Amino acid sequence: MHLKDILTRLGIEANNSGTSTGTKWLPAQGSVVTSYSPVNGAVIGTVQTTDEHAYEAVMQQAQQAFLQWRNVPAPKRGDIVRQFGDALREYKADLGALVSYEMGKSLQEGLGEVQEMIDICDFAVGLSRQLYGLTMHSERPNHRMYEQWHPMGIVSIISAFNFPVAVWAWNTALALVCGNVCVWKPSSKTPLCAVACQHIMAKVLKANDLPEGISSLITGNPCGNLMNQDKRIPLISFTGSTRVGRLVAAAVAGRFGKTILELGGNNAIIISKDADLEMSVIGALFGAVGTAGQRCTSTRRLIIHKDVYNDFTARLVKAYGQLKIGDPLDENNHVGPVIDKDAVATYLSCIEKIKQQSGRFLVEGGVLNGLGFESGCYVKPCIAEVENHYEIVQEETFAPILYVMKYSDIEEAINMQNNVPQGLSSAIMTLNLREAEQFLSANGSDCGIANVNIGTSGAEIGGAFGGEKETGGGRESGSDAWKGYMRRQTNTINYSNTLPLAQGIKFDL
Ligand code: UN1
Repeated sequence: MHLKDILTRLGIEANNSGTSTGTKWLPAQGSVVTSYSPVNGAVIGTVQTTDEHAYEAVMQQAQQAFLQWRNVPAPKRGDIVRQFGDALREYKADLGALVSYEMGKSLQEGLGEVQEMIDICDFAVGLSRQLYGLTMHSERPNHRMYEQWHPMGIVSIISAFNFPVAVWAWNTALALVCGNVCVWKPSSKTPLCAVACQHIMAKVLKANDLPEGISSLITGNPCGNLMNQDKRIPLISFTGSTRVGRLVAAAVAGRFGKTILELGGNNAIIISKDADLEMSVIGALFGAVGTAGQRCTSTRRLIIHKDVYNDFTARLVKAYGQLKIGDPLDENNHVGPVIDKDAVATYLSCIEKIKQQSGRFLVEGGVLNGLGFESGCYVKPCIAEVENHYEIVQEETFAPILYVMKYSDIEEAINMQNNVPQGLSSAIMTLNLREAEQFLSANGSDCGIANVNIGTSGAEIGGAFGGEKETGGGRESGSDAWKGYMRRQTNTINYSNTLPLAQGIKFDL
């Protein structure tokens, strides 16, 4: 793998602008962010962040572009997204490798992330002919009533480091076919993935001679605050921590803007005594250590039936013993680094808290040193036996730390699963139909995602993605999540010669 060639093909230079209105890159005076690879600690490149002046230029351009883009028929907008999906197919190998190198997830997962982008483009293309509204029967004679879905305007997308490209694509592909223009602020930890995506998007915009401002890029955290206050932005789709999400939600609600919030998860798998234990080990293992435990949907808790607890944890400990940690671009390794040294510090402080709160480690954690681990970002996935109510267990820690706990009956297991502030993803491993259905019923999991005999991570784009409680309530991606990117308008048309009022009201002069 020649990283230099990959970067060149993706348009990444040593110093990059982090501000673009589409095909044009704007000079900006913001601070400079350096992107280090957690894989080997090397500098990949720098990005000049967006200052207030450049921010203003981007927003004005976006506003203007919206006036044109909203009049392009939706299926034609879909065709642009189709072309973007084709361009992603062309760059899949390169972009997947960059994701792996800049973020640290395994190459397979980097490629998988680009595949999600391609899939959502396909989904959005079909959707562009299906932005259906309902028609209703009016209570008045010779009246017709129906609803339409209209574009909203500027949709701003704030994404996190853990899915540095896919989350943007989920939002952008839908928002674009819905007739919106998009402004993306990626995580400052993975700015080069965003620069690469913008170059790919630019090719499509250019080939179709589209105006600047349809899909823009801004970088740097100060832009977040500017957007929260910016009345020109009717919708902010935010993926990140519950702490920051709460600030975004309050600020945007204060100006009656809308948000789609995709915040923390504290995802559990219930391992029933009727589970296929072999399959459950694989599900739990991938869920807990995939992406080094840095997915919103990562498995953080295993709630295990007491009768299979010893057997299951023994199998799991054995499986952890076989994990290969190292360079994520080497396909023999299972687990790559965490994103940076701050993440390592969070991991270590979490381990300390687990011990203080009487947790007991079945697999010890620790930071890896020496050859191949020079970046200082490689940590050992670990397993701790805990109780669900521990303060640390109630929090989302973005690291490969897995909690195990015991239960006696299914009601207790469901209570434990639900008894955390977050509500993103959940799963039960069981061959028992009754408990599977109970888990999925109104009395069951309170999460936005509930699976049977599948782990908590790896959601497909066809379903609506998101969760309840402190996860923020937003839905992205499939099903009818597109409705979150449009405004609904109810239309009533009177084609009679009189003006009958609704609710039988008489108003005679
Ligand atoms: C996230 O972690 O922000 O379910 C999204 C999954 C992915 C998406 C995760 N499809 O693991």
